[in-house]
Amino acid sequence: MAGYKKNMAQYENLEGWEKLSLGMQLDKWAIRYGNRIAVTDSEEEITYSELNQKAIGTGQYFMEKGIQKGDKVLVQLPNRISFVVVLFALAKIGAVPIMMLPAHRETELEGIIALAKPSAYIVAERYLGFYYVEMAMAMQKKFPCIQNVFVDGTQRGAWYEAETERQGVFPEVDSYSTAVLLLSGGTTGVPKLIPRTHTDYMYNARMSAKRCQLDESSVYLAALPVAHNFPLCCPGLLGTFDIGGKVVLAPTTSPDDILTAITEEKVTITALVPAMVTVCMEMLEYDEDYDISSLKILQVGGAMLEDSLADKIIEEWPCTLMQVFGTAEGLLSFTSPDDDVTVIARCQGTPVSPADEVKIVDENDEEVPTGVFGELLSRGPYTIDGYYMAEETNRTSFTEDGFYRTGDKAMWTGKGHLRMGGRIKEQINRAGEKIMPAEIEAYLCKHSDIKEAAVVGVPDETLGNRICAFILTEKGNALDVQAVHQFLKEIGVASYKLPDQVEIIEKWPLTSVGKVDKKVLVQMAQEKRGDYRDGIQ
Ligand code: OOB
Repeated sequence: MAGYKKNMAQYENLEGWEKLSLGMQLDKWAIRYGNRIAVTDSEEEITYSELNQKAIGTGQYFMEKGIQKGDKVLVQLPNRISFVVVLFALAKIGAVPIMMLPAHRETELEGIIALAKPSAYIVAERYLGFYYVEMAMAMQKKFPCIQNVFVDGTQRGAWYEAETERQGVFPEVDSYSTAVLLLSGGTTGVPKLIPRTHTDYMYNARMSAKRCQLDESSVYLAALPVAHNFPLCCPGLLGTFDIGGKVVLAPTTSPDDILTAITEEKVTITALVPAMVTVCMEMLEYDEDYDISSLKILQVGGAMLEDSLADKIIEEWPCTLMQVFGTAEGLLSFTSPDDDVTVIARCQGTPVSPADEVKIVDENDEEVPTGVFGELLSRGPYTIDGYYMAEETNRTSFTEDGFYRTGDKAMWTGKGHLRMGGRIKEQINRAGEKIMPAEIEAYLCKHSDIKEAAVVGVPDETLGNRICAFILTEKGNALDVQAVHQFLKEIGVASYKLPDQVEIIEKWPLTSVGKVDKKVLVQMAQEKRGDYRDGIQ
């Protein structure tokens, strides 16, 4: 039994809680903000009315091709306007996008398809030198549930025409039904999908926008891949649309694309992970042509922000730092622009909704006093009460009374703010992307020369954690980073999961109970450290 079920009715009096589907929200915005620019990418810019027309036309086209209300649809598109159109087109139908990242490959796709049985796959023709069509066709061949593959590229043909021509008649969509399935970082094999409803997701965006003090003049830059919860909804695209601001989509996460977009579009707010801040700062030192003076707020989150980097941002960036602790499962905690700078520098603020319930507990689930670290648990209006079709996982990831176990160490500061202290559960946070060691270990063991593998996250100045794989080879064969990368790419693993460091080991260091001692492995990895700063993949 999937224990606790959240009662949505208890939240109906909350300010910002609206029983409206995302498709209908866009209808409303199109009327309210009509000719204002809604979103721009490196190729075009469109108004709120145009966005709604495109979403209606595309939605109608998808329906004619067989996508129905309740269907799951794989969406694997980079930061470009078609992503936004597809998101709302599916919302209008009541079909549910599964938010794949452009970096995902066959291995990740197969796990998700087997779980969610999508009826269609919407994919970019090409992005960053990778052609997706062949991969999509292979998935369709392997999984007959995929009836249609829609390719966003030069050959869009009928889809493109439908965008501007078709009118749509859409089914009624329950705002408490699932609007999107987000991917949970850190799976151990069986992927975890996070079902967010239309109402809770919009509430999430609104509460975030309120904390960020967004208004119609706000220009939000989506620098991270928009399939991530952070740029999509915290406040991200949805929060900016709701207030009538403008969204700018950066084509890649490169510091040049980010800084150029800020300069040219006079961006007022953006969201970065700490690793991206570091590379942007380096870029700013070398190149004086960028102008980031338009920025009012820099949201930084997704991974531990070191105190020293927080201080540096506060000192060097011409805007307010907003520390963001967030999860795709729900809970968001931000500092406020009105907080004292000493607070902003040292904590991750307070939950964004007055209805958020947050507890910090010890190993017996007893709450710990202020100033003591424990595990962060949360329940509330926009935090899920279970993963999609995952009874087993739900039993361990949630308490009996419905609190989500984040697996993060946190404490309350004397002033009532949250301060994060790293992970309790084993998970690598590499430049904001979450990776479970067990997943990589399983992939490595598929290699014929690898007998056993142990993967650890090693503290890294730029990435937060870098991935180090320790390998026990079959006949003492030597395998280097390149060979391991090549193998993992061949079996279709996303590039951000590739180990940054590979060490051959002959004998495992063991704990007193005979398990591989990963703490010792981390130390060994640090001692053997070379220069792994060849960029964020
Ligand atoms: C965001 O969401 P996810 O689902 O990719 O990852 C959530 C995990 C947290 O459980 C925590 O381990 C880590 O990311 N995290 C942080 C953090 N913010 C997130 N760890 C330390 N300090 C922080 N400030 O990462 C996410 C979702 C929405 C907004 C922002 C980030």
